[in-house]
Amino acid sequence: MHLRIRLTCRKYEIWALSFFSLVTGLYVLHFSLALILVNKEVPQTRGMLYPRESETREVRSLDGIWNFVRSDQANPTQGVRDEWYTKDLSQSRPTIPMPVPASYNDITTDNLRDHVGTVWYDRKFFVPRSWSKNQRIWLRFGSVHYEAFVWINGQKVVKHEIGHLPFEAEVTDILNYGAENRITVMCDNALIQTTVPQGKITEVPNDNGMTIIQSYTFDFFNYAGIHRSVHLYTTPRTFIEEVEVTTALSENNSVGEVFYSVSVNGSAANEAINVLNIQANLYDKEGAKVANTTSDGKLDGCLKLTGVKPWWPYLMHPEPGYLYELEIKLLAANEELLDVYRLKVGLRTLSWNKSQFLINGKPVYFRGFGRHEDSDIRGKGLDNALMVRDFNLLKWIGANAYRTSHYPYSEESMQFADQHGIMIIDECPSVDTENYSQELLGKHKSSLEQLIHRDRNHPSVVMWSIANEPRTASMNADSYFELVANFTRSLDKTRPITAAIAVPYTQDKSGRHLDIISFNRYNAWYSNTGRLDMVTQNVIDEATAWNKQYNKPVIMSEYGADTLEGLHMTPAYVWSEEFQEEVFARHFKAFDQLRKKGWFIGEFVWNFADFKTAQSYTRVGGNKKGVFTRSRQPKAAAHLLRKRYFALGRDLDQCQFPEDLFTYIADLIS
Ligand code: GCB
Repeated sequence: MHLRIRLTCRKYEIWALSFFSLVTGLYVLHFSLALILVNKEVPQTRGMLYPRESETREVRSLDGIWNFVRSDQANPTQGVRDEWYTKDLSQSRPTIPMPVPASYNDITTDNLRDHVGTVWYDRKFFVPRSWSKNQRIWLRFGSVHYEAFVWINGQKVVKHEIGHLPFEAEVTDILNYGAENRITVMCDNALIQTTVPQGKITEVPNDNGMTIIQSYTFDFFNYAGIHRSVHLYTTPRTFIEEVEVTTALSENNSVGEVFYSVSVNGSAANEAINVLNIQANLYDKEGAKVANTTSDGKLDGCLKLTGVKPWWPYLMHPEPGYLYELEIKLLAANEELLDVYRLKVGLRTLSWNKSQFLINGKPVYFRGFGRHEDSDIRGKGLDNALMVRDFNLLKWIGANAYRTSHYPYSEESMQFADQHGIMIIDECPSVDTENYSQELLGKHKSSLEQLIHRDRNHPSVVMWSIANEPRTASMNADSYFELVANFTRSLDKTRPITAAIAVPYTQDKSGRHLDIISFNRYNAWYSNTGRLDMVTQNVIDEATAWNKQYNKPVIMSEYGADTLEGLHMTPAYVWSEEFQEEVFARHFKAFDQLRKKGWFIGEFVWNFADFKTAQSYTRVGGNKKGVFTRSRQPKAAAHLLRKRYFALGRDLDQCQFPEDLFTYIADLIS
């Protein structure tokens, strides 16, 4: 039987199994020829400044409990056809309460967890009468995973694809002022071969007939929903749309320059852009003004200051994460204040060569983690308590960096990393990239464009990761990653590019397009399981081979072992706490030998905390490679890692040991 489910969105074109042989045939044909990729333009993000209040702007949160409906899995476009967005959802279907922000998957007690396809949210909100006066109103989502369609008062306002990234729309002319309004969101979690990340949807028989199955090759659970905050905010009619900041240091890091470039939008901007002025003021942490400038009809300029406090990573300096505040004032020709936007700025330089990565001229050795945005009940929903706890643990353990594996993390966490001096390798959502196609390339590039647009001003972001474990042994990977890397460089030349590679160095076709080589490898776990005697030399050999092949700095971006907290076994045995400690120690030994070679620049444990995965017989309740449990308590290996990270901090950056790093045992041990 040909069962074809066709939705308004192309991605639901699912064809029956009888079609399979034809598809397979095309697939083989396709991959027997090299893919010819065309470098097409990707849409450019505009605006999207993080919503902040000022004397010219108001921000209102729409977070809270929304109404929620899941579509029938076999009929995912019914809501669109029946126009559920034209009235309260409760008039179309019984609704249940759903928190925003949160993933919806683990909130209920039924099988919503494994739902594939569309779900609907709505809520009412009031817009004050005062907001109708001569200004603009914007609706902004921090992220909806994976695809969102949004209506206000029944009118379509925005559609956005790719999770973990913000999007917004102006809603000035759609709102009812001094009255109630309704917002409706349809969210679709389906991943297919041209989404970022990729997945597959198949239709298979079950006890009730046929059902749809979502599969993906990565292991983290495909949580979905309105994951980050929803805001309404106001701007003046002529307003600061974008601010881009870069910094420079000279004279032994004592003289600093902050280069800013502003985009202005609005009627005055279009008619008489040359008579608008930007007044830029820079304030230190105490609020003292340390530099200012007024542009003469220009929208960019430079603030120069002496006696700079540079932005330093945690444990590399006694005062890490130093931030200034940049105040941007948009003035009309007659000096009238049109708009004000403030953002934090860290002054630092980045540089890299064939063996080093330097910050403010000092070589960096990364000691950190791969992480996930993941917790019990909330899934990938923004949770400030969790975020603050995680940063406390990162600092407790002496880490100076993490990779946003495997997608962009919340804007709030990026701001927190700036403040605490935690360096970020900022990763786009491309995981296990394969079956390269023109459409995939476009979306992959778009995910990087949106990410860089969002995060370019964060001093904590020190590197872009353009993929995790792409299938780079394939012939097509070469041209594909050349295009992706060049595109990334065209957007930001101030940061190096990496990708976490898992294919053997003998097969890889992406490394030559990167600035820094990162590799993931699970010695004694996925290879040579249980063989602790087969870790150290293998790590040394592989890292050395990567360096030899590409003559670039090398990072081990993942290593680790699943560990069930409380399981103790000696001699060490897989899944036990002892085994995780031993695996780490064997890696440490390799890293210390590699560090002496001069081009090995970092170690990242997989993973910071245990996290949820799709159901599998290799995972007991999820991926347990965390150094912390899912509820953020340390496993034994956390104490070991803490000693190493602080030892590295003291050796390389002269940091102090915390008082409780070593427990008293006996006078005999020093
Ligand atoms: C990897 C992936 C990561 C997985 C990890 C594992 O190589 O990059 O996403 O979670 O292995 O534990 O299997």
